[in-house]
Amino acid sequence: MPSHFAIYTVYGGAKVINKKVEDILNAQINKEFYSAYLYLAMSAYFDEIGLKGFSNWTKVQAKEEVDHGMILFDYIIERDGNVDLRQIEAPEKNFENPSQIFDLILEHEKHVTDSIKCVAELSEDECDMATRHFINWYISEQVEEEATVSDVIKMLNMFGTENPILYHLDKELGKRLYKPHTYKN
Ligand code: OFO
Repeated sequence: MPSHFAIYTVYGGAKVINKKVEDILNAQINKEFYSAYLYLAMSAYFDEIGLKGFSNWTKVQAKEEVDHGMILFDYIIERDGNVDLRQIEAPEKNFENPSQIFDLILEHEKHVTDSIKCVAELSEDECDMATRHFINWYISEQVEEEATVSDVIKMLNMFGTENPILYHLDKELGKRLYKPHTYKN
């Protein structure tokens, strides 16, 4: 096959993905990688104050956030779109205590849920049903994330944040294992 034909096939064909949808998916990649940064900053803080289990929990979450970003990355490529990696903002790093951090996590995840809803809405408006279907995975993932974080907040509120309580909670959170997230899961 002549090389110019191969080049036309790759670059000259019509894009499968709608430009507006491509843009919002690229913005979402950035948000997922920002989330990973935020959880890593929290993990480092927990490690500094000696809460290894809390540090493990947030580090595992950071890895899952990278997976979320990569699933979007692969999806854009699969739809013959352009991946546009943007600057990642520095995360918050002035943390006060575990309760304040988990409140912050819940607030952050609610923002992410809102931004996923915007992806769903836009893909529907643009009649991109493939993306509308694809993003359902993220909608379910956000429900699970908010519920998990709320459970930790409830425990902190119910049992308090005295050292013996934190010691036990730290042991629990230390059990969280990383399981790679893939879209087909
Ligand atoms: Fe990617 O779910 Fe949290 O941010």
